[in-house]
Amino acid sequence: MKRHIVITILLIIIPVLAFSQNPVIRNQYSADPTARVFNGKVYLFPSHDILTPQGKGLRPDWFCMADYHVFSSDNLTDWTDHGVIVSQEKVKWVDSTSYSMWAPDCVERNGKYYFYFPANTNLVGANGRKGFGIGVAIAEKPEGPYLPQDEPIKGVPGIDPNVFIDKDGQAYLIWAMGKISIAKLKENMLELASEPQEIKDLPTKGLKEGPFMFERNGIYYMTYPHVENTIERLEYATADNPMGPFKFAGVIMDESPTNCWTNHQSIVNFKDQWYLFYHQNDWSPKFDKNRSVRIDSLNFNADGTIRKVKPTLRGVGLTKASDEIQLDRYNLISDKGASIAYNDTLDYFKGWKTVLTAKDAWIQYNSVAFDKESYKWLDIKYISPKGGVLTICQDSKKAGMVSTIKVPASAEWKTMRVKISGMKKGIHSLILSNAGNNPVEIDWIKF
Ligand code: FUB
Repeated sequence: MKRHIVITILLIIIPVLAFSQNPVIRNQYSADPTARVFNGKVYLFPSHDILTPQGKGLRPDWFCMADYHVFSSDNLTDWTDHGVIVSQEKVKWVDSTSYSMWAPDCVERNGKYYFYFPANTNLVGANGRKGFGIGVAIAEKPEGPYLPQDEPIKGVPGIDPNVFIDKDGQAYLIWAMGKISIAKLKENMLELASEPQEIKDLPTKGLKEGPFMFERNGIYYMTYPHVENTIERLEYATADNPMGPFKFAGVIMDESPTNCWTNHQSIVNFKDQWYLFYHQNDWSPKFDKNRSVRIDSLNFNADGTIRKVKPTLRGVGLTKASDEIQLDRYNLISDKGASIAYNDTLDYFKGWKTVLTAKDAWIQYNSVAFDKESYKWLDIKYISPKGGVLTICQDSKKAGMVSTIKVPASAEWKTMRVKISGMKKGIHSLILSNAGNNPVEIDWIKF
């Protein structure tokens, strides 16, 4: 009985969110993702967007954040939410009416974890105004508990802190406030060790913010969102040392196809693959201040330049054949008769569905892990008012390897089990096609 209670409490406190598709965090809004690899796992430190509570926050219809969660994963597919690590009520120097806990970062130094976060201060600065400050909270483990310092870092009025520790052990604090600034940090990670200096060699027109620096093969990459046209895109500049001079090197990701005004990035190497963490507004198509974190693979050219990343719905990581496979997070889709739509436009967190209206319309979902020799059954959740016929196969429509699925008429969501064949062990893509003339909508399938 006691064991049962403990397990139940653990499940309530630490939900495991098994999703590899974009967006990766599916139980709340999340933005400004800083990903770090600690002890063989990826830890994700995002901002936590919420809807502005009535009469609260800096202003209505603006960014609104009261706290931070940390998430972790050892495969980029299964994410664990470790809950709140820092909240505005628990930090002495933060104005707890401002809901301004913007983009954070976290680094490890000598076995301790330093979480850097910006917020509006409750202290009046030299200019007589309360502005943004950057504070630090310290923990023994990446999951916390984190103990916030009583005061923000002196001499750093700004947002979007990023801490870069160079190979020689020198740590740098980089932040934004119209321009991007950098200063050395003392060994204690809590105080500046040099005068802040502006990183001058970046584009001069249009907002720049969200700096994230990393080093690869002796090249220092300064990445940042920048408004070159009307909304932010992700760009980078390179140098041979953290203080520059930097040289503009290109665009990492173009402006949001869904018109999300902000974007914000971090770039990490995990198990020999580089990944771009960024955000869009998937759970909130009509209000782009409620954002959601995404991940896509990032690759370099031989000369060290970054190949432009195209945002995908499929994201990264493997999906187990026995999990609910959300085909609407597709890799490829036919030009005609196939589309995706929200399941419920009054509650976007209910996700998406695949809509196959015409004969021969199809959708392809890659990287499904089939861990058994043969699969005989498929569960499918669908709607098809007139009933329909689908086919499913792995990789390509080879003769004899395609299963036909007859779906009886149902105007409501219905889950049914059908016999299938032709599924091989290993990692495969799936292609689901409409083989009949009637529309079929699919929420998910699983083997
Ligand atoms: O999340 C609030 C602000 O939006 C961040 O600090 C910026 O980087 C932008 O993403």
